[in-house]
Formats: sequence, C-alpha cells, structure tokens
Amino acid sequence: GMRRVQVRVAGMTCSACTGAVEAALSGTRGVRRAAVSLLQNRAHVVFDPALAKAIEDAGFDAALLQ
Ligand code: 9UX
Repeated sequence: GMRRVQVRVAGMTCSACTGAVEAALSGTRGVRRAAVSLLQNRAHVVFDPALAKAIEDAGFDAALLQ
C-alpha cells in the first residue's frame, strides 16, 4: 500500500509558494498525492513505497525515517 509522511516546509509566505511546493512534489515519480499547508508549514505526502525499492534495486538499503 501507500505510505504517508508529513514534511516540515520552511520559507513559504503565500499561496503561490504552497502551489510551487505542491507542484514539485506532485511532479515527483512515486508521489501519489501531495497537499501543502501554508499555515502549518507542512506538506502531507502520500507516496508509493516503490521509491525505496528503487534505491534497493540500485544496491543500497533504504528505510523511511520518522
Ligand atoms: Mo509570492 Mo510566495 O512571490 O514566495 S510566491 S510570496
């Protein structure tokens, strides 16, 4: 299934900032859903754990922190 994380995002000052962060996240392979809160300075990201598999396929160990 999907994994979800919350990420602290610093430096956003307007709704266009949050839109830019959302666009960057949504455009990332493996990201299913991204929602950014300006007031909470955080991003909620739902992603495919195959992201970690891609690292392991490259010969390294990957573990989600938090
Ligand atoms: Mo508007 Mo947000 O220039 O940085 S996009 S404040």
